[in-house]
Amino acid sequence: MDIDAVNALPYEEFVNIFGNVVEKCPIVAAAVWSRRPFESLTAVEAAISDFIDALPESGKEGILRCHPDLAGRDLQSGTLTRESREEQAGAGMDALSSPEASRIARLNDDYKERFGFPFVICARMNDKASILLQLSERCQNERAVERARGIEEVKKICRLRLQGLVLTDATNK
Ligand code: 2AL
Repeated sequence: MDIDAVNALPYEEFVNIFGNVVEKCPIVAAAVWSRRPFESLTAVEAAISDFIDALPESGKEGILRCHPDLAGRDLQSGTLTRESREEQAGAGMDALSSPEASRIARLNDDYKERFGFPFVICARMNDKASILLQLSERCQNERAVERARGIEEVKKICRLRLQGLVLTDATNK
């Protein structure tokens, strides 16, 4: 699909197609539809970013809370969204040794206990080692720093999901 095809979508289809570019937050796609016509994929991304940035801090935390844990219960029970399953598998989260799985589960729990939202990172831009390292390091941050950091990661995940849905041209329009 190119950007002209995106701009021609009625909102029901737009939300069906783009509803999970921010994990389990179709309201984001539903909101940015009214910003059409988009000049480019970058403009869609910018509209999503503006929408997220305009949310109160509680709304940003709500977006983080819609994300499944890495190597968490949803992965084990097969209830991840397709996008999330592919991202987590790409970073080896579905093939952890038993000690690695225990470590990541403990760090995820510590993180959630400390901040009240889950650790979020763009799995496709990381591997198992860097995820484990950042999970342990980011647990040390202040809550506001982590909230902002998590949202940055949400935007990276969103960019890659969008790129999987919309063709980009050579001018990066
Ligand atoms: C995820 C996910 O499901 N995909 C991804 O890139 N990151 N989850 C998370 N908690 O970081």
